[in-house]
Amino acid sequence: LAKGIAKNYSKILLRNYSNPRVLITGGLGQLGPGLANLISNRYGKDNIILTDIVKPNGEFQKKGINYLYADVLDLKNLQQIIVNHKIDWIVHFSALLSAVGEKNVPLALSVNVTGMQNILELAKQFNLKVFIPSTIGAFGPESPRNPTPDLTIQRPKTIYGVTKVYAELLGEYYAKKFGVDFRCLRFPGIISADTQPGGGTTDYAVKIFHDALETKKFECYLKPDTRLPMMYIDDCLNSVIQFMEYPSDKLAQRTYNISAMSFTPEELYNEIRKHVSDFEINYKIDSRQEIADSWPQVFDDQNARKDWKWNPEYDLPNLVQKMFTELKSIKG
Ligand code: AKB
Repeated sequence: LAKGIAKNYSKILLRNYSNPRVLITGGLGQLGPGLANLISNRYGKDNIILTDIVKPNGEFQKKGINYLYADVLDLKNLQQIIVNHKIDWIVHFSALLSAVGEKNVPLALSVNVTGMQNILELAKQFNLKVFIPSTIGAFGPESPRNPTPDLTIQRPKTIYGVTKVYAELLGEYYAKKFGVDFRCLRFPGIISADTQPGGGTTDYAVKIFHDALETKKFECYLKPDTRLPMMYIDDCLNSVIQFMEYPSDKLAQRTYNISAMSFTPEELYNEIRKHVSDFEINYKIDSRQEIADSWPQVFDDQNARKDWKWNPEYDLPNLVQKMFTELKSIKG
């Protein structure tokens, strides 16, 4: 009997430490499907539960990833899912991004604040490891912009940024006060081929690729010299896994900047022109310019590189090459 118990116990330990069961919120956004794929390949298909409040499309359904409806504002439902599916980690992607948040502040407050508070409470209650992304948008015009270190003045001017600073601080508080294994990476603009960003200031850097292939014309809402930190999605998703797997006691801090490259619309356009020589760009500036002007231009991620060996693979030429390869295979 003792042998049996020991065997089962070691199985539980094994599951918790080498094959965590992971729940992703906001899972049908830009990052969720890719992370679910990665987790499914790494820890097994049964160990990933993707959740969101929208109906998945047929393309997604074909992948066979476990999907559930879950509203981050519905604590009881989340509790049920965590218990019934024996969840070990939560990756909390639900959030309204910078541009869309300005259009609906009450909704941004309830999703980004109440939803995030629910997730931290659940992490405390069920002893879960929890990942909540933050952003370059957690900084403001008073922050040093080139480079922006981990620890500096943060006075963001968007509701998105304000709620993300609160998420960083509340997560760190839960870590210190209650021992919650909270982890947070501040992401730059993420560029992906098979998923779309949902209402950010950096979205131009995704749409430009689609327009380069489809119409060969692109109207950019940011000025040509607006420099922002950016990253290819594979680097972003790998960063989440690498950071989440890193031993807790070896992390000197809970919130880290991560970056891969910084470029302006003009620099991106020039790189794209190497692939689409007759591509044209024109500029029609909108309210997102003011947001971009308050954000970091170059992100200092030396602590992530030093503490948990963060090392992105893609620079601007590799990113552009990869985006065209991916988009051509998707669009056929
Ligand atoms: C946005 O533009 O709002 C996001 C971000 C940088 O967090 N992509």
